[in-house]
Amino acid sequence: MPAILVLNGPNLNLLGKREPGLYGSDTLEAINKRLQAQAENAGSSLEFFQSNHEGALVDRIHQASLDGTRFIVINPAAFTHTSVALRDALLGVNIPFIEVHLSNVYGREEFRHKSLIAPVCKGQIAGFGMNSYLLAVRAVAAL
Ligand code: CA2
Repeated sequence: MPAILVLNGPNLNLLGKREPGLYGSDTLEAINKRLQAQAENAGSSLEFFQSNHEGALVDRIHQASLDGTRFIVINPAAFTHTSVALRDALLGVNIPFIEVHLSNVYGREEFRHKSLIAPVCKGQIAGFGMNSYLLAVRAVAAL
């Protein structure tokens, strides 16, 4: 039963409530429900955490090294492009992780093309909306 931690960064709590054209009309709760159903079928267990605060995400990543988390799926949102702290935390706990994005960040503004997380992740999935998360959890099962 691989324990997977699904982390979401700033503003993703607004999913489905604002900007549906860009990020889809599903709420984060709806995405998590779909993930939970998929994981149960695959015999995996999931935990979810979202925060708008960099330090809270860093703390949750540290906790993951103590609570039996085997894999992290993370959408760092805007912190993707800025956060050395998140990158260092992810590397510091020595847990493999996948970076996911709802949108295709490479088709958007130039500042979104740079990810501080991508060079150190197992792999990145971007551009498939809710399916980016579902594909990531499937990838963990395959690993
Ligand atoms: O495409 C993604 O998943 C992003 O991580 C989303 C981030 C963005 O900064 C990244 O470049 C790509 C933004 C998340 C903001 O989510 C909102 C949802 C609804 C309304 C407003 C913001």
